[in-house]
Amino acid sequence: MVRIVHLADTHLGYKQYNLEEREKDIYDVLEEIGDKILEEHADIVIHSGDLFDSPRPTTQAYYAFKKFLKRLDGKVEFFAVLGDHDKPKARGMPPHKLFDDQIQTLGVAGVSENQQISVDGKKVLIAGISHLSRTYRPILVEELKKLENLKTQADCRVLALHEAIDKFFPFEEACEISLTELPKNFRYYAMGHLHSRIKASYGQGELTYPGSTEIMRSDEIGGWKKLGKGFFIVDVENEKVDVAEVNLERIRPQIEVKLSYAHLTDELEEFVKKIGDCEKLPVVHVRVEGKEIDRQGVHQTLSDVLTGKVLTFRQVIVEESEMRLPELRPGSFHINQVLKDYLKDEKVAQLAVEMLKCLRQGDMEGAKSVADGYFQRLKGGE
Ligand SMILES: [Mn+2]
Repeated sequence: MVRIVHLADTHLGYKQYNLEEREKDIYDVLEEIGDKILEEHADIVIHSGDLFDSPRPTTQAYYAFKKFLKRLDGKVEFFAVLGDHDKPKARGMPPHKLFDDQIQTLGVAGVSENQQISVDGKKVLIAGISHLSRTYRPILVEELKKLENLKTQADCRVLALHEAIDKFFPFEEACEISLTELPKNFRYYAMGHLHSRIKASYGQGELTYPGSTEIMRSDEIGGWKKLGKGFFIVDVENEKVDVAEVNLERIRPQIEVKLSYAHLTDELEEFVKKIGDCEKLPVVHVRVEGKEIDRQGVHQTLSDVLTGKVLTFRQVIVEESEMRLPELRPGSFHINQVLKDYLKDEKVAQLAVEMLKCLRQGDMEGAKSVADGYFQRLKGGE
């Protein structure tokens, strides 16, 4: 049996809300991961990208990873691919290079690489390509094809990638590959990049995104509450691939709460009672709804009641008169439909979609010309 720990998107060095504590949270969770890897007696660890939050990590981030590797003490074979966050621009040296005596980083130069290792008498092939952006899509597709045709004697093939796959991501134009472009003859597809947990069967094996190891953005709260966060432990035995979640307990809780402006103080007191005792004070996201809201007053009230009971709070004020925003649930919406629902006009929605396509890639000129075209047509009375 081959036992693999698969993790991704640890984003070492990330400092949510620019808070010292939030940076430490990320390192704290890494320590917990280290403990759990040892408990699980894994043979192989695969990190599928965005190990660091930046291609030029701070000393603190380097130090946290150094400590983590020291804890593993060479007990596992460690493989990684680079993510969009930790891949240097142009041909710079990736931060992983500092640890190249302990980890193997695959496919840094835009071509796939693979390593065959022997575990428990089985030959395991680990292949990987570091992140390639959409600009290099043809190369990525080509490399994936090569992997499909790779001649190997391996008993078990594993592929590590850091890309968004269309099937699991609602922003079609931000995806690098579609599911069917992946080779089908691998047993395990160790993906990174999407921060929510995803498990699916594909080809001759299982495909997963373990997701981020801490809550990096508020849109990850729902997924964390429902499924937890952490990494996967994967057992490969002959024809069987078994994927199990390992949940992390040291993640700082984040809570979303909706309060009405009319009963702000009462509802807030009620909420505070429910926070309960957490080892780490939570991050709280407050949404206040009502009429003619005094923003500063709300901030003062929240601050008076919440200080000392939460690490930090973020407030969103919603006036009743404001257009109601469509509710977004990760994984279940399509951006074109959302814009159509919101803007309630097919032609304007189309304009928004086209502009979004350009703006996502930083193409300001393209967006301008799309807008110009729209107004030309409008003037022409089309
Ligand atoms: Mn990423």
